[in-house]
Amino acid sequence: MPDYQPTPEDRFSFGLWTVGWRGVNTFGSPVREPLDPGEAARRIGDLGGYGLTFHDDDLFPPDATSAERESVLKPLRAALAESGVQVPMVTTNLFSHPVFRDGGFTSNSRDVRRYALRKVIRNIDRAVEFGASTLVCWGGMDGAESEAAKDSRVALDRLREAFNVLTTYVRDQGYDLRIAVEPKPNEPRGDILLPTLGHALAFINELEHPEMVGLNPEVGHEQMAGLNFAHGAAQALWHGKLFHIDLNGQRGVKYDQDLRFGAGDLKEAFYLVDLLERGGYQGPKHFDFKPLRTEDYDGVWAAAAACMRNYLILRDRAAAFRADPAVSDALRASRVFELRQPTLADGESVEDLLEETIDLDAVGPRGYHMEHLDQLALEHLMGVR
Ligand SMILES: [Mn+2]
Repeated sequence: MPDYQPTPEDRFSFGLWTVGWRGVNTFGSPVREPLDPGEAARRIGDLGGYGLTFHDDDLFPPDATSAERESVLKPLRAALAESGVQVPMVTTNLFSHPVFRDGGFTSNSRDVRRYALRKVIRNIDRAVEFGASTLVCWGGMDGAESEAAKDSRVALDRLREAFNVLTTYVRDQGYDLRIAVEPKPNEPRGDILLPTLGHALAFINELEHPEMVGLNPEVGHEQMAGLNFAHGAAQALWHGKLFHIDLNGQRGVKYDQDLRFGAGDLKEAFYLVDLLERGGYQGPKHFDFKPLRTEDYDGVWAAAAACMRNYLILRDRAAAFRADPAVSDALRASRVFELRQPTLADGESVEDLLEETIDLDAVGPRGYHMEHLDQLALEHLMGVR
């Protein structure tokens, strides 16, 4: 039996706001003391993790003086150096402060939009200083509860303007940094702009430098919209836009649960890991989860370790599924490999296609044996094969 012990080569990373989540929710006050960022880096390193990520405001308040900022950054740099933990991604908080109540890049207030851009640009400098290669943009407040209160088409103009300003800045500075948009359908706003991965992909095509902007899709966010995350991640990969990924768990269409990875739709998690391992995803496996409010810090670190362990178990189960000769037979029986064949042969014309006939009475009754194939996957997932 493998020990499923993560190593930095597995490239698992955690947001400081995840393990450091104090358990505040709509109805409840904090249940845990603040987590020191350096302590977070050391604990992640001890567990075999690779990276720590953060929002600017996870480290210090937006109005901190440079001396106050340095008093946090200095010990953090030391803890990172000591633990070997990297900062592969940085993100900007454009949602907590009251000024962002109507959004950041798309607030109806122009002064707020200009402040939001300044805040992100300063955070880009910080991201580069920490060696991050990805800047995530989650515009959770960029939305509305009333169609009258926000002109969505104009809001998209402002959102495009913001991304164009940011990519121009990154290019002008000569930074090696990519921007990843994180879609979410709702919460905290009633409806958020770029609600799903598909909306975000289409939006990116309208930017000045679309090659610099990709996605940071989150398992739970797509599932909140009732969508299949493995399908969405596959399309993001197909477009070359899976720059980063937020792994967590969600059970159905409801509030954003942010369960530890594996604790949501386990079957979709299995197929997702199978996809990421076979599909050429190169980025960090980033956990964006919220350890249950019932937990003390022992429970928090147990949940963090479980996120990585569940990924490694699923990776092992998916590899066993792919290596099983019965699965190869079942894939063939389901004609899965036939889909790789282009529908028209090389050099074949539409005329050739039109001349061909099909025996509908013969092909119509064809069975695809996909129940058997999927059952094999379930049995590998359940550990009985
Ligand atoms: Mn979430």
